[in-house]
Formats: sequence, C-alpha cells, structure tokens
Amino acid sequence: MSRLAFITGATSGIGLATARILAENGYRLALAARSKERLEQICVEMEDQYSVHSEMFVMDVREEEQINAAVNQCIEKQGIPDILINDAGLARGLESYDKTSVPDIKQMIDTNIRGLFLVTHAFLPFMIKRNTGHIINIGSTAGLYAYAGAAVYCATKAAVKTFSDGVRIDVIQSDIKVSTIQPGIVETPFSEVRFHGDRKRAESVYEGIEALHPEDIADVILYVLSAPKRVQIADVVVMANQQATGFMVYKKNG
Ligand code: NDP
Ligand code: 8X3
Repeated sequence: MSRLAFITGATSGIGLATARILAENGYRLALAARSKERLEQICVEMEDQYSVHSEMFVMDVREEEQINAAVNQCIEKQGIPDILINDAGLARGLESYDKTSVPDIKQMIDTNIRGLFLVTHAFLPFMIKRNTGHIINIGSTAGLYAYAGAAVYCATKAAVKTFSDGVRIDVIQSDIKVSTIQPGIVETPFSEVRFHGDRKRAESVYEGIEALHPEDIADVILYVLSAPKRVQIADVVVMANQQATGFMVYKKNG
C-alpha cells in the first residue's frame, strides 16, 4: 500500500503545496487544519486532480483533545501514518517585544511549539511500536537568525529545530527519521496572517524580491522523503536567492 502522510496546516501555503506534490507522487493523505470548508475543498481537489482519497481532520493544534481525537480517528480509518509533517504555524505581529500583545505571544507559542510538540507526542508511540516513520518539522531561518520585531516567532522556530534534534536522539535505536526544514521567505498567506489581515502590508513584504514559492519547499520535502532508508536528512535550510540570513534580503528599488 502507498505511504500515508499526515499533514498539519494542509489548507494553505507550504502544507497545501506539500499535499499536492505528495498526491501527485502516489502518497495517501490525512489532511489537518482548523478550516473545515477549506479541508473539504482540498479533499475534493485531491480526488479530482490526483485520484487520491484523503481523509480530513478538523483540528486546532492548540487543543489537546482535538489532537487526540484526530490521531485516533486517523489510525482507525487509515492506519498509522508513515509520515508526519508538522507544518501548522504562524507569526502574529511584527513589533518590538514590549509592544507584542499577550494574545499574539500565546498564539505563537501554543501553535508553533506546544501544538507541534503534542501532535508529535500523540503519533510517536505508534511509530516507535512499528519501528518506522518520518517526522518532518517546518522550522524557519527565523529560528537560526533572529530579526527585529519577531523575538517570539524566532524563538518558537528555534524551539522547533532543537526539539527535532532532541527527538532524533530519542529514536536513534529505531528506523524513525526526524527532519527539520528551515525555509527563508516564502510567498504565502503567512504575512497576511501575521499582519492580522492587512493585505497591503503583507504584499509589501514580497515587493522587490523573488520570494520562494510554497512549491519550492514542497519539492524539498518530497526529496527528503525519497532518500534511501539509510539516509536521514536532518536539516535543510532553503533561502530565496536574494536572501542571506533570516530577514537580510536584497530588495530591488528598496
Ligand atoms: P499559511 O498561513 O499559508 O499556512 C498556515 C497553515 O497553518 C494553514 O493551513 C492554517 O490552517 C494552519 N494553522 C494555523 N494555525 C493553526 C492551528 N492553531 N491549528 C491547526 N492549523 C493551524 O503559512 P505558510 O504556509 O507560509 O506556513 C506554514 C509553516 O511554514 C508555518 O509553520 C510557518 O511558520 C513556516 N514558515 C513559513 C515561511 C514563509 O515565509 N511563509 C518561512 C519559514 C517557515 P487553518 O487556518 O485552516 O487552521
Ligand atoms: C517565516 C518567514 O521571513 O519571517 O519563517 O522568517 S520569515
């Protein structure tokens, strides 16, 4: 049977592009996010475009009960995933830490750290029992290089990288692989979410630079998943050509 990938954050951006490329390559899919409507549309797309039957899981990664329900349902309906892609995540705001709102701080920590940790915690025992699995965590160059106005977001992504490294040690005796993908600037709805729906401000982030496309990251994920059993790609850092560190980008006309 083809390999099953459980993807969080599957309704948009990198997660959606990953779902598409995996469907194209014959993977079975378990798609998770908060938006039921978007998940329904994407499941139809997977069926129509790629003849892939996917299951959807409406799940807020900040809610432990929703995670456990989704994990149990997935295992019941589709079996233990061969692949877990922890993509759900977000930035909220871009201002100095003293001015960052407490709800924004909590949302970033609860989604990017706590949510990712708990989803992994719910699936990992099943993978360990089966002695196989591949966990792919979406970090960011923001976790490697802090930038102004993003102390919390950057710290959450540093946590993702360190968490991946720790789990990789814990599963060393098994055939389970753990990979962190650390993208630079990717043009997705990410900035619109960060700026609380301010589309104009979001668009300005991508002006004057050819940002990565979500498909570029999906291609990397497919490559990481396609490596032979003996090969564990631990970390991948992917930047736009005009990007040198986390937020050090060369902008034409600016
Ligand atoms: P998008 O905003 O396009 O996608 C974010 C996804 O996360 C959506 O599917 C959203 O679905 C889901 N999501 C957000 N909050 C929750 C939650 N509480 N529970 C469940 N799902 C949630 O952004 P990107 O595709 O750009 O971002 C994906 C990941 O990549 C994030 O972890 C981000 O930090 C990381 N990243 C992004 C970069 C960029 O430049 N865009 C660069 C480096 C890393 P829904 O709203 O339906 O729940
Ligand atoms: C999200 C992209 O450019 O804000 O990780 O670091 S960026």
